[in-house]
Amino acid sequence: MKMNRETIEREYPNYRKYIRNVFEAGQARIFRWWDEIQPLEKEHLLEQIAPFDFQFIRKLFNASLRITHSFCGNLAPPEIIAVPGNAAEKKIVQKVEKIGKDSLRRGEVAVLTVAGGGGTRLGVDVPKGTLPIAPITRKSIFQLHAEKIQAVQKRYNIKIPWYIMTSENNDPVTRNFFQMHRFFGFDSQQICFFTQGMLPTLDLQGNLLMDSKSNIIMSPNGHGGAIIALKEKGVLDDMKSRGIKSIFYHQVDNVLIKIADPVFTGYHLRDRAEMSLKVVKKCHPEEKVGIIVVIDGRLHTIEYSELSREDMCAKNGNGTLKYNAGNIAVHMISLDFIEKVYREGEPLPYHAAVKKVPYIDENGKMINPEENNAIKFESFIFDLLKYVKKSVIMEVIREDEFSPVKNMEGENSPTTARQDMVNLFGRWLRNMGISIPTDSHGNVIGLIEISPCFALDEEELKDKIDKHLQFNGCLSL
Ligand code: UD2
Repeated sequence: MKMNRETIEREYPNYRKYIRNVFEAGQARIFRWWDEIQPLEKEHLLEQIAPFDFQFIRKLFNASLRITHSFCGNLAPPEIIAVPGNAAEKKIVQKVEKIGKDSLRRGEVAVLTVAGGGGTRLGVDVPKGTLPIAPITRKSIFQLHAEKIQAVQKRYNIKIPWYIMTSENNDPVTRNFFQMHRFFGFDSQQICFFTQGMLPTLDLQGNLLMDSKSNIIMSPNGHGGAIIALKEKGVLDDMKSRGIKSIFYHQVDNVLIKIADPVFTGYHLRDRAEMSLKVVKKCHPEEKVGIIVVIDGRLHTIEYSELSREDMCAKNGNGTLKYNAGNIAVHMISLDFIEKVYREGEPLPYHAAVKKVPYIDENGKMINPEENNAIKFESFIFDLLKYVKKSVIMEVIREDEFSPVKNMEGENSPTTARQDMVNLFGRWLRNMGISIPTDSHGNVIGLIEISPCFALDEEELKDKIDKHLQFNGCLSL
């Protein structure tokens, strides 16, 4: 192994401090191919290590060894605004919706789409948002979001600033995608891309993992990284300069997202909430969504992987799940609240995830591990909840608002996302008296796609559709 510190320092005196840090942190293995790699590769490696805080990385690693799948305190279900059932509840919704609409009309709401994740479970090397997903036209997820935002803009006669968080791994390809599609009709000033932070990926002994002789494997620092990036990248200032008061936050992978939903916005504003959440009833106890709970009087999200079997399956007297508020990661977040967190809060904690990550071994051979071999560190946006004094938790109907693309096949895949879209459009049409056939699982037989530009919701569709329409198995509007 050739990794003489003096030699490397002599070659790159400007990086002396960083090279020393590497050796002192016991990470000198990263230089083992120093004599084989080219000057540009050497510079790349040194550039990579320059910002590393090895003490912090060691702290994260040590903490990951202590991770226990538990939390302290007494668990209780949170208070939730249920889906309106009767006329009185629907009336309240109308009032609340007006508050949301007024705020939208005043241009106070921005959209923040987090799209920096690696999409590892999907197993494809493209940003999730670029996946062709629409049932007939195969428009991408990004295009569907773009069209929804445009439809909201048209409805309220405003321009909504759209902030998209990427990571260094997928930023260039995401931006190219938007450029290639001429920003889906937005003027380019209106869409603001910003990158989140990155952290090195470690092996199970705490060593930096590499995927070539000159590259340390880096991973995005979790969607909680948005909070740091909003400040560091000047995004919050940009929002303030545009008169934004609250952020509609959502994950890129949910194809049924109701972007800038005025009802949700209205509840958030009516109750002067700091951060609000939409939840759905879990479809089965093991479903991979975090749940919202109250622990000793404070709201928390417990990740699916951190919930004990007993709590996961706990039932109410009537047989329903006790902890049933599935977090679909749709939030309203007030700008004032984010600033309060900067002033008074601690940085969000990091969670360690043990994963399978391809790497090169000591012989420089690429290994595709069959067992977990790597630790990644991520902070989660919902850890902000511990700073929240006032929050609204609004239950929504899963079939109307939540269908994420997580896997290539099976549950939460492009196939289920397309079917869920078709089923939603089918329900809208059926409610208008149009006959839409379904199979024994309730899935529409045939294909339907309704562009958000044609109709953003059922109400709008009602105004535009020919009531005598005969569905012949394929309908694209
Ligand atoms: C997330 C939630 C889970 C549930 C579910 C709903 C976590 C840890 N869990 O599970 O409780 O709400 O979503 O769909 O979030 N992302 C970034 N940067 C990152 C990491 C992720 O932008 O560093 C984005 C990613 O692009 C995606 C979203 O965050 O839009 C969710 O990431 P995920 O698919 O890894 O989260 P998942 O499915 O484990």
